[in-house]
Amino acid sequence: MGIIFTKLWRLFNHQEHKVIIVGLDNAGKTTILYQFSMNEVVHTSPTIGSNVEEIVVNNTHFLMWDIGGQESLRSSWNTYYTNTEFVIVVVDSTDRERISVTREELYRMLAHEDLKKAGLLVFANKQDVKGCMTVAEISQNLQLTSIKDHQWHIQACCALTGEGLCQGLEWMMSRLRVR
Ligand code: G3D
Ligand code: MG
Repeated sequence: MGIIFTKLWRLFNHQEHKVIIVGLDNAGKTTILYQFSMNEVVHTSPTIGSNVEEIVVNNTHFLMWDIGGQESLRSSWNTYYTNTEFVIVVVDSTDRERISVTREELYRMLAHEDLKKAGLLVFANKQDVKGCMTVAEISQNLQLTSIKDHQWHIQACCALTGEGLCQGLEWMMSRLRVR
């Protein structure tokens, strides 16, 4: 009962910030979510539906939804958009073939009414793999500099080791501070 009350209190006082983690299947979304929540690598299986975790950083609470990325599930991403403050887009930096699919999904999302005020954090994941796309390449492919109506940031990372993930969280915290 106490826990439920605390959660409701935070939600109504906007002390809990809703984050959705999206991206194509196999990008590393679930690995990132569990790195945030447990600081350990878990063996993931393709997400059907969604996973949700509460992440607390310096007293700031984030409720993070990891949404399945298979093609058949992408059309239901919009059911998660209401009250979302940050969208984390995870890119598999080794997947050159599907970066254009990510770009299409990204712009479809940014155009959605419910995400008008949301900040965008792009994780260029799997940077440990030799020959993968660099942050600059991904940024260019996603045409990030053309985004003028959302705050955005791109961060290189490796979800397996956790490298770069804290910097991404730091950026989200810095956006909350300037509000
Ligand atoms: P998804 O939730 O976006 O679908 P997952 O992706 O988190 O399930 O990860 C998909 C696969 O990518 C997993 O491999 C996972 O271990 C791997 N992966 C995630 N992040 C990284 C990374 O930074 N570097 C490398 N090299 N691999 C990563 P398996 O083999 O379990 O399918
Ligand atoms: Mg998953």
